[in-house]
Amino acid sequence: MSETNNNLQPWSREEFEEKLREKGRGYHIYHPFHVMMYEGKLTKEQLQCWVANRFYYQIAIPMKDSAILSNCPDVEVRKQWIVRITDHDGVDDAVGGIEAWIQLGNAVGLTREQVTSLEMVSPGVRFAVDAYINFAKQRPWQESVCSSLTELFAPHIHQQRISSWPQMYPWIDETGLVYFKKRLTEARRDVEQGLGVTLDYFSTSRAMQMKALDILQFKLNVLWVIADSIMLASTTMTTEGVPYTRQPVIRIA
Ligand code: AHQ
Repeated sequence: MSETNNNLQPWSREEFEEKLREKGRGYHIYHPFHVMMYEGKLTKEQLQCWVANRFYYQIAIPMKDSAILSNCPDVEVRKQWIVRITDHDGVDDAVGGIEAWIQLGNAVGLTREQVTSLEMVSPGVRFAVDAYINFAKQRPWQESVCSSLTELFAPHIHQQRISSWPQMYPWIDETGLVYFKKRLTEARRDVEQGLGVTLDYFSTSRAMQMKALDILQFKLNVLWVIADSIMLASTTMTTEGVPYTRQPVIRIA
C-alpha cells in the first residue's frame, strides 16, 4: 500500500525549493514556438502575432496582482507586492511594462491600435489568461503567489530574447527589447518574495507541498496553452495534407 501524501514527512525547505525548480522542465521556453523564436525561424507575421497576443497577458498581470492584494490582509506582504502593479502600469511619467510592450509592438511593425484593440488576440489566449486572473480572484492569496513562481524560469527566457533577437531579427529596433531588459531585474526581485511566501505557507505538510507543485503546473499550463494558441494562429499547419482551418471571425463594423 503506497503511503499517501498525508502521512509522508514534508520535504525540507531546500528539497521543496528543488522540487519547485524541477518543474521548470515544463516551462514554455521549451515550447516549439519559443524554440523557433530563439533559433530565428519565426516570420515577421508570427512575431507580430506573438506580440499582439501576449499583450493580453501583459495587461492581465496588474489585474491579477490587484486581485492578490485584495485577498491579502498582510500589510508587509502588500507593501512589497504592490510594486508589481506600478512596474506594469508605470508611475507618473515613468514608462511601465504595458507601455514598453506597446513599444515592442511598434518595433515589430504593429500600430498602437493593432495592439491595444486586442483585435489579434485568439480565443485560446483569452481563455488561458482569464483562467489565470480568475484563479487569483478566487483562491487564497498564498496560492496565487505560488502560481507566479513560473518567474523562477523567466530571466532565462528574457535573456534569450535580448541575446538572440538583434542577430536573428535585425529588422526589430532595439527599443523593442526594453521590456525584456526591465523584467530581468524585476523578475529576480519578484521571485525572492514569491518563493519565500510559498516555502513558508506550503511547508506544513507533504500534501500541501504537493498542492504547491500542482498550482505551479496550472500556471505552466497557462503559459504553454498561450504558446499553443499563438502557434496555431500564426503557423501554416496541415493534418494529413489538409490545411488547418482557422475560425472565420466576422467583425460587424
Ligand atoms: O513579463 C512577465 C511578467 O511580468 C510576469 C509576471 C509573472 C506572474 O506574476 O505570473 N509572470 C510573468 C511572466 C512574464 N513574461 C513571460 C515571458 O515569457 O515573457 C514569462 C511569465 C512567467 O514566467 O510567468
